[in-house]
Amino acid sequence: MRKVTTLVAILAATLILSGCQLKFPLSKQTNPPATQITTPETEVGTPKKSAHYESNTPAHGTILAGVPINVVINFNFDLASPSKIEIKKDGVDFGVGETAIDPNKLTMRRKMDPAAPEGIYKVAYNACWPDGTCHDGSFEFAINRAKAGTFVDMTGQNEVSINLKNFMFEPKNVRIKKGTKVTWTNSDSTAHYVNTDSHPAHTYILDMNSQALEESQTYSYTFETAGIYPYHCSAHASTMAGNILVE
Ligand SMILES: [Cu+2]
Repeated sequence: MRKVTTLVAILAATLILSGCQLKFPLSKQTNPPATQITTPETEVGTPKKSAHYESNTPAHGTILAGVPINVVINFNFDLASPSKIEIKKDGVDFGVGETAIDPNKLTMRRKMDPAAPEGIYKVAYNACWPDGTCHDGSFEFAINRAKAGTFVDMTGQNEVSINLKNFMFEPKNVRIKKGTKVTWTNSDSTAHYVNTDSHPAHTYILDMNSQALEESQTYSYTFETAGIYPYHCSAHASTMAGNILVE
C-alpha cells in the first residue's frame, strides 16, 4: 500500500511540476523515452523479479496514454501451467480471459480490459516451470489518458506516415483510429527497425516487427485493436522509441 501511495504522490508532483494538469513534462523529452517515469525506480516501488525473468511490457514505472492490449512477460526458461498473470487496480483484476503461454514457451501474456479505468496497476505473476515449481514476481504501471493530449492527432486519416529520421520516429507519439495503416519510412543512411516492446524480446504484439530498414525502405502495419502500442528501434533501443495510440 505504501508503494502505491508513493506512486500517487509522484504522479501528483509530476502534474504540479509540469504547470499544466493535462501534460506530463516528460512527454517532450527524447531521452529517456516519453512514457518512462523519470524518478528513481526505487520511488515507484521496486519490481520483484521472479527466477528466469527477462523483461515485461508495459515496462515497470511506465505511464501510458491508453490501455495496453495485453500484459506480456518474458523469461529465459520454459514456462508451464499453471503460470498466471493478474493485472490489479484497487484489488480488482482487469485481466481478461486466461493467461496464455506463447508457443516458444518463453513468454506469457494476458489481455487487458479495454475499458480499464485510469490509475495505477500492479501486475502480480506466478511463473511455473516443467518441474512443477513456481516463482512469483510483480511490477507496476499507470494509465493516464491525459497523456494522449501530447500525441499528434492523426485520427482523421486512413493511412498514416511516420518518418525514421535523425535516429527518431517523427512524429514520435501519434493517435490513430482503429483500422489505420501506418507506414514507416527510413530517411537515415543508418539501418533502423520497427520493433514492438520490450527490448530485445519484441513480444508485446508478435507480428509488429520489421526486418532491417535500409535508407528509403518502408514497413507497414495495420492496427485493428484499440489500445496503446509502445515500440522502438532495436538497433537504437535506448533512445529511439515511440507510441501508437489506437482509438
Ligand atoms: Cu534505429
